[in-house]
Amino acid sequence: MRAQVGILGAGPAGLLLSHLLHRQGVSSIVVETRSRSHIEKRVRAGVLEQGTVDTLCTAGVGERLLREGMVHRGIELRFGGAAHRIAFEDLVPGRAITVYGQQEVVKDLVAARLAAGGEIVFDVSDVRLEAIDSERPTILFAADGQQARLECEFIAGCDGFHGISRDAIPGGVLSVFERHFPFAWLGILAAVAPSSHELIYAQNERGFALHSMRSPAVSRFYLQVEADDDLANWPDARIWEELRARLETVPGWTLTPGPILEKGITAMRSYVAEPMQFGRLFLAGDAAHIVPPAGAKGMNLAVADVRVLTAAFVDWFASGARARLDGYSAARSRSVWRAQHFSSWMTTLLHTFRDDDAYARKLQRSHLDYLVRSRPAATSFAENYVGMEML
Ligand code: RFL
Ligand code: PHB
Repeated sequence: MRAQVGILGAGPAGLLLSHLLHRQGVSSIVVETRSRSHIEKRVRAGVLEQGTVDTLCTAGVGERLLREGMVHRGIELRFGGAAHRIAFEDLVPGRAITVYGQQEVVKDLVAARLAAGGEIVFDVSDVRLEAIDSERPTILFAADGQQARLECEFIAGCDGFHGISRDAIPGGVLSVFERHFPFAWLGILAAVAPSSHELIYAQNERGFALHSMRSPAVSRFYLQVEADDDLANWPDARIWEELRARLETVPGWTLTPGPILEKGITAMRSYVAEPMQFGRLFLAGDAAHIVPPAGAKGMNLAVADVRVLTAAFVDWFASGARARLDGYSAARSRSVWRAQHFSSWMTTLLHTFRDDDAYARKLQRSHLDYLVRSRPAATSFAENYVGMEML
């Protein structure tokens, strides 16, 4: 098999890269370890920044997103028995977020690739990379019991945090920066209308809770749980009881429970590997960096990486110019670190740290108070949340 760009991973990063390259006349093949139905059902992110929406719409894959996505012009911070709205329309006029599930983005992109005759090889195993610093980098894998070779001019490692592409870079090249948080998120999807029109981020001494949504009939919730917690500890009744305890803290506000459709636990971690490239291998999305989800930045960063990487590949294939390819990682660094800082900051602001003393808890509350009482502080929060490009 041959393609100009071989892409590992059919997540948002790999699929979007393949789609954007196709629109610019560059051929690619996507290789994915999971099945099509698995990637289309995997429940993850839900918040799209305006830049992400614009990228998808301009690329011709925004039709259902514009129809079904829910535009939100604010979010609520809930703490100390009160609700505080961060009003984007007032603080960052003209900018908003769109709530639309990541698996819907994935479905739209898979459909667009297949309709255009694009090739996605699902269910592969034993993926290895060869000669990534030569002019003929190759992806080796097994599919349908057969060994396959995909020879390319470039490889894009879009295989997520647990993929193999980052590890294919020789030792000593990458610098790694990371932090683990001492808790996890239990996420659920429930067949019930949201109890709020906007997302609610709730700080509570029992732990953080988030009320999000997927549609007028489906709600999404997250609870801060122990880092090593087990789903077996969380029968449905306990989840609703805990969500109530953390969210029903404002007079007159009630949470409507419903059947739980899906549950999962996610570790909280920050991670950056730099540079995001070596030889003819380029990393994008979670393969290069992850953030704790409180800032809702992961998928948006993946999309922004891919936008920059596409332009770099297109330059090279059009004219042999390699300045943008050489400068890819440096071009992404500022935005990657802004998202790292915002995500860590929001995580620290909203979660309960068991080891915090009374003084630290007072500081946390003071910070939240400042955020909702100072216009400059709220504006800073809002511009980060809706997304800023740090070019
Ligand atoms: P993905 O989506 O992990 O896709 C990688 C793909 O690569 C495949 N793969 C391989 N393929 C070939 N060869 C191999 N050796 C391979 N190994 C793995 C995998 O099967 C997979 O299909 O990475 P990508 O494309 O970089 O996209 C990143 C996003 O998925 C991620 O950043 C977001 O989900 C993070 N995230 C959020 N981001 C947001 O922007 N807004 C949010 O509201 C938001 N909320 C969240 C989140 C992530 C969460 N979890 C579960 C981690 C909420 C949660 C709970
Ligand atoms: C989600 O809806 O899945 C979601 C929303 C906001 C976040 C993280 C996840 O910060």
